[in-house]
Amino acid sequence: MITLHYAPGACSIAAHIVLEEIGQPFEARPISLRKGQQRDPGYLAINPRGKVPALVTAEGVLTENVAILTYLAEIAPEKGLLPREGFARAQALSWLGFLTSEMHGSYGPLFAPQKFIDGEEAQAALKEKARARLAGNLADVDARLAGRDWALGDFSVVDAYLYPFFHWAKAYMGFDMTAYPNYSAHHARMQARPAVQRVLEREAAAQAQLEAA
Ligand SMILES: N[C@@H](CCC(=O)N[C@@H](CS)C(=O)NCC(=O)O)C(=O)O
Repeated sequence: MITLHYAPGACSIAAHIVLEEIGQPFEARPISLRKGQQRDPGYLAINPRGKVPALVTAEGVLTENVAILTYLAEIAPEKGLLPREGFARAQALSWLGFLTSEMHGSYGPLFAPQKFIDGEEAQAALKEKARARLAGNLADVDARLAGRDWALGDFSVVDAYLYPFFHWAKAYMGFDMTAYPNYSAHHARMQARPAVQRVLEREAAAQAQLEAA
């Protein structure tokens, strides 16, 4: 059986959502990033990079959201979660590449400026720049979602990957998301999906357990 190693609320929620969407049995194993469990020897034995998500499959361990999301779409072709060939496939990869590099990358200096530069003043200046970069990326997504329910037309792994970045901007960075009406409507559509609701419930329960431990 597939095992997803994840952290509640982290980017790993995209893979978690897709696992629920494809409906195959899996085990979800949470760790607390706040408590640094990604650096525990047991976890590093699974992913030496000390990051979530990590997907343990019968064929080996997969890391990196783009690879994991692609793999999950491939093992459930009947769900049509990723175009199989040609320009449509390339467009999907374009979205995934943008999300993993530009969009996810926008958050690094906001969550952990100390990893980029020393000194309070320099970190504050870096965060200001990073907020502007994030705002640009949110606007980019918003424009690309105009007139469509889902990023590629039909629901796909791209939509699952769009999910955490909206949540982080709103919940952790205090962005006014009404400035991004198409992305907001997309997020509301995501929240309405039963698979997403199951994941949110599971992650909330895991978060409470991890904090209490
Ligand atoms: N490029 C990786 C990034 C994964 C990543 O940065 N995950 C974060 C959570 S969203 C993490 O595990 N951070 C823990 C740390 O850096 O200590 C991917 O897309 O899978």
